[in-house]
Amino acid sequence: MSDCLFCKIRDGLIPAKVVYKDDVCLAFKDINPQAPTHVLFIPHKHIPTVNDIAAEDEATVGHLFTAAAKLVKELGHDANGYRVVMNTNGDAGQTVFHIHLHLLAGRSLTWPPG
Ligand code: IU
Repeated sequence: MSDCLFCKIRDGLIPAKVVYKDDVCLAFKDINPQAPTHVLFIPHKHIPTVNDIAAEDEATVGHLFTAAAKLVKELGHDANGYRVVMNTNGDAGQTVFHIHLHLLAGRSLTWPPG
């Protein structure tokens, strides 16, 4: 997956502001933050879109959420609220085809998103 930007970040070939890492996932600050806290959680495993999540990936994908919730608590956003979202394909504006859970926090978030 040499053409995948997030695989390159995972492998340390492209720098990123890493805020969390474990055996399953990596989290780094979004380069174009849309909220005071905007972090992307990616699995080490290359999975292009939500459409490609296999049954064997369920624990991996679930882990992205528990890792995000852990960071949220550490940053003190758990009480005020936050958003986690995964964009999928064109209509949702997915631009990087290695699944990533956006964590947005630190401001009041409008709904529905655009
Ligand atoms: P999307 O859901 O695929 O649209 O989100 C991709 C995100 O990756 C987007 O918020 C970008 O700002 C972010 N990003 C990044 O953090 N670092 C990069 O080098 C690139 C994109 I290219």
